[in-house]
Amino acid sequence: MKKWWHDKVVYQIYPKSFYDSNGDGIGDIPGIISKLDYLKELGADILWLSPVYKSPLADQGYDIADYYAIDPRFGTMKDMDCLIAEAKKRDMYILMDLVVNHCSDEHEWFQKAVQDPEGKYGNFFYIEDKKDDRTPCNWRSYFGGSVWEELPGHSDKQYLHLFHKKQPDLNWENPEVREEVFKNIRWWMEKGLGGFRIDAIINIKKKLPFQDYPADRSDGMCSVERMLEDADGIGKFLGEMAEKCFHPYDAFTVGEVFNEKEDEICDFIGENGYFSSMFDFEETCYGKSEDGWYASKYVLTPEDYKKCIFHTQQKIGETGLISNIIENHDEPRGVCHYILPEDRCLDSKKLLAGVYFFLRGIPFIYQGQEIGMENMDFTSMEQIDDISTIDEYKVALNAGRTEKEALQAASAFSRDNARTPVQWNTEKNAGFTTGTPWLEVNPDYKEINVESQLTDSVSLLSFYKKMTALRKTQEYKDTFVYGSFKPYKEDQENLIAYTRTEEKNILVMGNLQSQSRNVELPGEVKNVLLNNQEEVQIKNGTISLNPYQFVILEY
Ligand code: TEU
Ligand code: CA
Repeated sequence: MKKWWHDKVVYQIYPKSFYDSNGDGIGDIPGIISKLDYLKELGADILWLSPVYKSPLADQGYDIADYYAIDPRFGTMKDMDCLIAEAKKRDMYILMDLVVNHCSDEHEWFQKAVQDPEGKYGNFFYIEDKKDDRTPCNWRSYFGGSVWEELPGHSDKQYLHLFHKKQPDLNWENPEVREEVFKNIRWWMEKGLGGFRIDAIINIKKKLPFQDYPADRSDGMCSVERMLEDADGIGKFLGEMAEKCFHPYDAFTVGEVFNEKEDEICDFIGENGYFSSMFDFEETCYGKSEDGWYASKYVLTPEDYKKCIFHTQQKIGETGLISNIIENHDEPRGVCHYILPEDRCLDSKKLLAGVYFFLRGIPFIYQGQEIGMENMDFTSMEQIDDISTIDEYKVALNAGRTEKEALQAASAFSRDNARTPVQWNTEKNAGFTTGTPWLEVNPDYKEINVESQLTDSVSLLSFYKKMTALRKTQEYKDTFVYGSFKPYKEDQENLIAYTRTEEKNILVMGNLQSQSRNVELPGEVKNVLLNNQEEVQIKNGTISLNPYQFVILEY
């Protein structure tokens, strides 16, 4: 059945770094409102906002202190209502971030649990007695150290946090917790949201009772991911949430789901799935070592990248629509992660954009991606704010790496690569703020910024506009949305090519190398739908592709 969100393009906003309207150095909701026309022109239909709820911002808002309030640093509830209304006027939808695996330790529920661990709110969390000074299990939190932390004021008790200690996990086994969460979702949906992006959701089901797993590092602990493999039964929670909160509103929901098993795909994103869609993280995870960032692969080769995206496409098939990304607020910049340094140029940036954008699924654009923003090249840990990067730096040092090597790893993968302010123009602070930005602006803003690309017809930004426009053309729309995916000439190294077939036959291909090449075509070419260079050279059923050339052909 066709759904309203099938043919949409989503744009992710990380509000803190998007645009600052009042000079305090922090991006805000009025700043987003002032850029709506820019986003509309880009071709974005749905805007996903990373969290703007009241929060101590220990994990930049992924630690919520009040689900019914906007943090004053981001604006007011009136600003939020205004954003929803202004978006609507432009036929755009707003998605909020639903962060309900955990809340902030400053949330009233946790405060009450601390006051009275035996009372109603104690059961909103996982609070355990300390027995012989031991933790109930040896799981390592995502941000380092044990998942157990002493409950403030209770030296005999500890609480569970799979992420930071300022993010206590909510006890989803407790029906009262679920009702509170569902009430909040409905409250937001009533405001006219398009839906939600759903944070860290696979973590809500724990393997109980708590138990140790074999250690996977010398710290004697084991990753949470290992435990999740054994935690069956999440479907009950997710099904209940979909039925009570999402289906009645026809919401668009996209789950942050990792490591789903192949036989679960239909439950997650099939016709009546828990979510409308979920992200493809195969390429973001590829080459990441269990030992940490320092042991991981910094840049994927074209073949690595191709293998990942093709595998996901074939795994999902026609079961539903996966959400395709090259970056987000947790990842380094896509153009640095998936293009080798020697290949990185305007044409290869367009090529990468084109390759992921026309895969079967929903394309997501992360702020700054449309102008090709790059990693920061951090030269000191002082430039880094992110808790996860600070932990990974320590992990590298503990594993015996030098400070220089640890910094190199932190810099390559830091989530702050994606969180440096959006580069709007060549003015001070790249036009992001008139004050002092909360995180340093990337010094490359004189070369990479929105203003200069807006007036340049061959800029990356102009190319993104062509891509969104092409996906929306009446004639080709259904083929791009519903057409089946098939790899083309998969064994040709550094060629990333695939067909999309529905009413039309479309061939998408990019030559991700510094040499030209000839490729045999699957049929006679009727139309060139997109090209990142000046000419397309076709002769006798063969196309000659220049270095980094990308084309979309109808045949
Ligand atoms: O991320 C969940 C997650 O498991 C990882 O992507 C994690 O951020 C990464 O391993 C750390 O380097 C989500 C959010 O996207 C992230 O920003 C939050 O920090 C996290 O949940 C906690 O809410
Ligand atoms: Ca501000």
